[in-house]
Amino acid sequence: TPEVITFGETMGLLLAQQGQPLEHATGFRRSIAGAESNTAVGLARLGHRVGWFGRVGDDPFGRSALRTLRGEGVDVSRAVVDESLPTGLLVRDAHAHRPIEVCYYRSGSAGSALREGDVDEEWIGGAGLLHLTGITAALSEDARAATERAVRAARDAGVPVSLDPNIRRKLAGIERWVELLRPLTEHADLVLAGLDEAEEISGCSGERATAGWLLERGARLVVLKLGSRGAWATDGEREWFQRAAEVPAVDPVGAGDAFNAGFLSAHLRGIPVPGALSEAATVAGSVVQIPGDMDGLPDSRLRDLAVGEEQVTAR
Ligand code: KDG
Repeated sequence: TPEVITFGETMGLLLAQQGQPLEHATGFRRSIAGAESNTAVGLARLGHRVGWFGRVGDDPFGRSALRTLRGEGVDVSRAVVDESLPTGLLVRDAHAHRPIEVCYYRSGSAGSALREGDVDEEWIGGAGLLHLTGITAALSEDARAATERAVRAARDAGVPVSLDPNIRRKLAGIERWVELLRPLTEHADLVLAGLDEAEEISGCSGERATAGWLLERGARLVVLKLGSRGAWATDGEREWFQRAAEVPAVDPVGAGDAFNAGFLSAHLRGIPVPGALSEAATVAGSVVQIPGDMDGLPDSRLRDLAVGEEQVTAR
């Protein structure tokens, strides 16, 4: 059984040649995208047994997504190939210093048709951690119900749950996101969120107040990602800050998913929060140096060139 199980929509990715704005781009590289599978690949490269499930279409993008994940060592045995719906697509550009343009072609996709019956409760019950992101719940009513079932299966079996809200404004309005995410925060032992996202969900402002709200709802550890500033974490008693790695970034997409992989990997190995934050910063700092959501994810040899714990200051 996997140490970590995650689930959601994995799409085909068409990535414009580095620096070419989408509107004018003529060259594209084919890859895969999806926040949850990005984190799954990150964990697999770091040496963990990890499972991902979701629906893909019976088409070249779906087949290549499963083949890629399998090739990375991710257990996709519970993934469903949908005979009637297409695999979703994400088309985007990549720049270091300009906003990235993202186009989704995913409404009515196989991935959005994830449903309760796709959730193998026994498989989840045997895992060491269930990692979810808000994106899955935002895909459709069926996908939201599937998310709820997966969370319930984890809770019933005493499997800890980690949550990254991953708010994507193109998928739903902010009120809808808050409505979807609030119930999920009640079941998350570990929250890994952007500070702005956590502020939206909680209605609080600032790291301390926002984390306090999440801890009151049951989280045991809250990690707030501050983008290029780094990350801040608290368990209610202690607080930690980690600077981001100073690296030549070419494509920031996937940094949050990579951060999660680094943090969860360390957490699973019993490494205390400062060391886990440092590894998370290293893994995130690695992925942004290569175009693509997950191409720059490091393996465990590179992770060990960690940003350095001396940059962690307990306040
Ligand atoms: O974090 C990167 C993701 O945003 C990307 O891989 C695609 O999952 C995705 C989404 O829904 O935006």
